[in-house]
Amino acid sequence: MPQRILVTGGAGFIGCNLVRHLLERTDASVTALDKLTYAASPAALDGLPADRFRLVVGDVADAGVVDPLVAEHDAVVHLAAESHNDNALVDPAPFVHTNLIGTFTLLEAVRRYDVRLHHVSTDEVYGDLALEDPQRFTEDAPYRPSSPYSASKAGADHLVRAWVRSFGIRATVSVCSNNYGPWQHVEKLVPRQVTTILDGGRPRVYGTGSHVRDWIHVEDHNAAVLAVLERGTVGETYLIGADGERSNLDVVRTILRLMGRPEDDIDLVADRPGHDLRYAIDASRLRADLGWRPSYDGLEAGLRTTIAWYEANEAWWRPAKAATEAAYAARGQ
Ligand code: NAD
Ligand code: TDX
Repeated sequence: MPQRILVTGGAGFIGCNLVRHLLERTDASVTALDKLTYAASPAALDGLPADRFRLVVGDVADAGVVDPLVAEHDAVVHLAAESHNDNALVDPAPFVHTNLIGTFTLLEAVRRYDVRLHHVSTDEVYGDLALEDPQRFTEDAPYRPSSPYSASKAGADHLVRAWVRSFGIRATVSVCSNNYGPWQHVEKLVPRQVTTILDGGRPRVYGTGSHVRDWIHVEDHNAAVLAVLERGTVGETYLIGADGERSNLDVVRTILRLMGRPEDDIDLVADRPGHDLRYAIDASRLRADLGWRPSYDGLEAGLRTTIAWYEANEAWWRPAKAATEAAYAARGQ
């Protein structure tokens, strides 16, 4: 197990949960590199032990920052990214900068200093499936990204694999389905609806709401990332998912029920352009090869604790809520 781990995007949703996970489950010391964009939660890193954790503010696409930092670590987990599809449809430029140039910059540093890399990707790189398709995504699925976000993540994945093959860097890739849990920005489906309901409003679902996502709690994602870092085979890709396929309407109805509101208290609003219909992950290889299992028994169990977390942490999400809703309103969503 590496003893000095650099987590890029360590102040983001998955990153801050991963930093805590690594500090709790390993002996390693952890550095978070984060540009602190609108999506970051530095507050999530408050109070961590100063002898084992530090936050470095910087751009993953800046070799002047990345190079010396990578040289000081045994492993890098790469999460830094622009991550929200709706933003990519307004301005794709930061997605190309961070997701592609940032990944390239990191790859050159891990090549130079021979540092182990784990690259975190998304099931969106495979494009979408038909609702009735019996297939799920596997490690062999062809890349067919359909949005500026997923295309930038797909490009990053290709760069990582090319650096493994051409330069022999020690890298693994994981491809995960939709995450939810504490510290997720209110722009994303679950926290947007939970906080809207807490404010007494009606959830807003795109199009018909029949689009399907495959949900996993962020803790289960991060446990899988740690398993790959500890026991994964260099050069391999691992798909991470918890058999959590649900339509958006189904997810939002469940949230409404858990929060004591009528299940049909929903507004159907303008659809997302190019909206992917369905994602579904087959995580058999991860389960068989690394013995990983999700700890949450289904989406409803994870939603209960997530709702309770947002109820208890209004001071954290409140400052972002109004501006996020104003941006959605401008798009009729
Ligand atoms: P997030 O948007 O919550 O966090 C991203 C973090 O990266 C933020 O703290 C931001 O400040 C930082 N960042 C952005 N640009 C940067 C730059 N140029 N330099 C340094 N830091 C920068 O995203 P997330 O949901 O935590 O996702 C993390 C990673 O996991 C991403 O690579 C994403 O593609 C992937 N992923 C996310 C999900 C999901 O459901 N959220 C699913 C699968 C994969
Ligand atoms: O208000 C909403 N209403 C709605 O119907 C929002 C915010 C979303 N949606 C729909 C769009 C999607 O079908 O819900 C689904 C989930 O939307 P997002 O939370 O925006 O996630 P998605 O676009 O599926 O991508 C997420 O999972 C894969 C993450 O944001 C990505 O970073 C990750 O790679």
